[in-house]
Amino acid sequence: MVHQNLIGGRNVPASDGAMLDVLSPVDGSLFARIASGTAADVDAAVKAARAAFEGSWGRLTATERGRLLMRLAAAVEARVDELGELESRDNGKPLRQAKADAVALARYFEFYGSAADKLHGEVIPYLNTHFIGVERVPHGVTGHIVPWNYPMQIFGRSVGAALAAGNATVVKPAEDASLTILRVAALAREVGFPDGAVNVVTGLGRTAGAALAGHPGIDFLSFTGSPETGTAVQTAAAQNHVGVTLELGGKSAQVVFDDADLDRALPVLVNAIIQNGGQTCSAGSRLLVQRGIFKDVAAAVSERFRNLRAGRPDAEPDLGPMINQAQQRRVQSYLDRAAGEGLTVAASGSVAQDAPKGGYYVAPTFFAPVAHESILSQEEVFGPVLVATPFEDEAEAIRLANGTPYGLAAGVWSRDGMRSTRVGRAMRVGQVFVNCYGAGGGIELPFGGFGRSGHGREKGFEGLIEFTTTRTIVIAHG
Ligand code: TXE
Repeated sequence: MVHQNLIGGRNVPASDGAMLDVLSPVDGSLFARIASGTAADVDAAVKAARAAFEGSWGRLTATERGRLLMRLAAAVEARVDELGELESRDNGKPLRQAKADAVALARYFEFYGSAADKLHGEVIPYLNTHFIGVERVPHGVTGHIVPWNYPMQIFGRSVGAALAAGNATVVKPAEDASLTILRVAALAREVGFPDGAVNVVTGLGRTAGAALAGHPGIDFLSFTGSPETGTAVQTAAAQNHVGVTLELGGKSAQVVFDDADLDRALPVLVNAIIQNGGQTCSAGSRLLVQRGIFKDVAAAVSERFRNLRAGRPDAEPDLGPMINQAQQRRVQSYLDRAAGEGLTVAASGSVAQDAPKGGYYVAPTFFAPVAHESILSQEEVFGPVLVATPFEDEAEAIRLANGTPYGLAAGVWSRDGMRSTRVGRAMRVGQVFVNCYGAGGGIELPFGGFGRSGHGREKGFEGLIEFTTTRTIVIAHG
């Protein structure tokens, strides 16, 4: 199957006709081709978005934009199976997770659709002789550079919010996971979005992505991906003096105190790193456990890890393959470096025997105990690798939890409400979960990081505000 760019409502090939092969991570087979977008394609997409913003899309009321998003939500909801199957093949995630992503996508459109006409400005009572209003206005044309780990959810949270706020959008999906985004953009046309409101240019980061980040016609950028590419995107955006939201992953801690309800915690602690094969920005990749229960918790987590299987997505394994060979090698290189550091493997899962040989499977691995300074405690592996480190007391727990350059999410497990609240509020992260982790997708909950995890917020009402700016109007009336 061959997929083209979507520019100004038309499916068009790359300006130079170049294509990229799409390999399925399930078995490494070639199963589709996408346009390898060029700077000229990005330029055409930005122009199409500008024309929509200044034309039919820009003329719609907030209520009308919201209705279109609600229709898109319904269209996605009616195609959860189709989208889930496509994502599972393209991305390798277990079918159930892929379908859950499609459900979340529909929820993002529903949330932002219903919020579109509820974002109001303010009136400032400054002078009795003047009326002063502050209106919330869209930036204009927004660029969205999307990674491969949750293509639908990240498209939903950023493009959904941008459209609700009235922006016209240009999207650059990850080269390894473009297909569901192309499908959803086509659905947007079908439900009545004007041509040019949603444009998609597929292709490589260093060409299409870089062209979008540096395009002078872009008024605001949203990027989710690695810190290194985030720096490149922000540097490019700075040349045009435009704002950027960056979500750059994390090294999130799960802090387990000796009074925690372990029956409740254990399945969540394991799932927090295994979901999506550990390729989740907010993966709970560090387990900090109070010393008195460290051995017991490590033993219980080990037992669960030994039973974990990586396998083909349609068999509903615990985890599917990594997204591509580079990611599989990256995870393997971390395991090799850990072995070089002499870290102790507490337990490993396995790759299912019927997992296709050409797929990018990795066995989950649990290391315990691991020093806080170790490479596996400090760097984002983005794979099914969990480390556990003991701590003595509350102060040390806080120091270790906040002791990486990242700051995206944290979990705190304790039956002592005052302690868990105190520790939760000391976390330098964008989201803290107490006696739980990940609140049902978190569509309504502001999400983003501190430090190396990035800046700006997506999701929830905060995410909608990010895609607007203000215009203050001062009217003298005597
Ligand atoms: O990321 P990139 P990669 C982390 C994770 C992973 C690592 C590398 O640790 O192992 O990053 O993954 C586009 N200008 N995360 O290499 O390069 C690219 O095409 C503009 C965490 O895939 O950041 C894709 O669309 N765009 C993360 C997107 O950027 C460029 C999710 C992300 O790719 C570009 C993914 C450039 N110069 C990876 N170069 C999270 N926060 O969840 C690439 N891109």
